Amino acid sequence: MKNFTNVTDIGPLDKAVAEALKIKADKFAYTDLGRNRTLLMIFFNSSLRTRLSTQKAAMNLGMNVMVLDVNQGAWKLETERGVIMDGDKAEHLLEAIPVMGSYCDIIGVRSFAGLKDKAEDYEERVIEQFIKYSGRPVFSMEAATRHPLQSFADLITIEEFKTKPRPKVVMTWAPHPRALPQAVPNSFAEWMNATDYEFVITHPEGYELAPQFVGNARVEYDQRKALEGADFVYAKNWSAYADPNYGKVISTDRGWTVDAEKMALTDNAYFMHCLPVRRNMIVTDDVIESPRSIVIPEAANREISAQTVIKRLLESL
Ligand code: AN0
Ligand code: CP
Repeated sequence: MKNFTNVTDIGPLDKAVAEALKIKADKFAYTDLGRNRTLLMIFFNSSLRTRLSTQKAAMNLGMNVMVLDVNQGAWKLETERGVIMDGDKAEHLLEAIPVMGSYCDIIGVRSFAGLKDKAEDYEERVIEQFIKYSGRPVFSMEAATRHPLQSFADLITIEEFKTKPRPKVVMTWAPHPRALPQAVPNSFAEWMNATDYEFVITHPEGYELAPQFVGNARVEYDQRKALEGADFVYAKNWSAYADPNYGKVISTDRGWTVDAEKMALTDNAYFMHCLPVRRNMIVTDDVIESPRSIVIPEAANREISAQTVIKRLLESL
């Protein structure tokens, strides 16, 4: 694997999950693979899980790890070519990227959508520039339109907890006070569509995701109807994708919050969320604290998805 930005990069999912579960059973089986190799993790945005789980995964493989928070201590970076740099940005990404590449063997990048210019976000300009100019394998730690390490961890988690071969998985929009990217729901949909699960997406009108991510999923505007018989409920907020509201919050309707009464419509479903989650906006305290909530094992699997991906990148160096 040369780079990891979407579901197709990982190849057949059954093989990837089997490899991940093998790694989970013996995390230190490949401590020589990363010896004298350096991972550089670049963060343009905040993180708790991605930062810790990815660093841990690389350490399990024997790697050295460097972490740079671009917005804390590095020079402010210009990302557009052709700009006269007489403002507050002291360095251009076009120099910064190859310099960063010269200090490491593999690069992980977190760079969220700006949510202002849809074309710019959906072209994945930042991570694509890392791929083009760093000279190193690059993996996404959440880019503008996808969060594949999260989706891979979500898939591993569903495979561990499912009790039927084709579970019904329902991804539901839920309210949040601030505008969030579509990366997590896009990516989850992309990975679920690559399985043979029954996959349903539910959201208020106006929150339609990009058609290339919705794929063959059933879209159901009635949340209660969508939840009927679900085996897994995957809650997430996202901002609007459709024009003219791209990147905007168009509803904070708490009628969409996942509560015990909604969970009662399901087939005793497990509750999932990528975290961080706003309690009593996305999900009520009792649901996230219930025995059917698997948000903690889901987050723990981030170490496993990251280790599987970094292992594959190391193997093709
Ligand atoms: C981010 C998002 O929704 O994309 C990161 C989630 C992993 N969430 C927030 O910014 C709250
Ligand atoms: N789920 C996830 O990626 O969390 P962080 O934003 O804390 O890394």
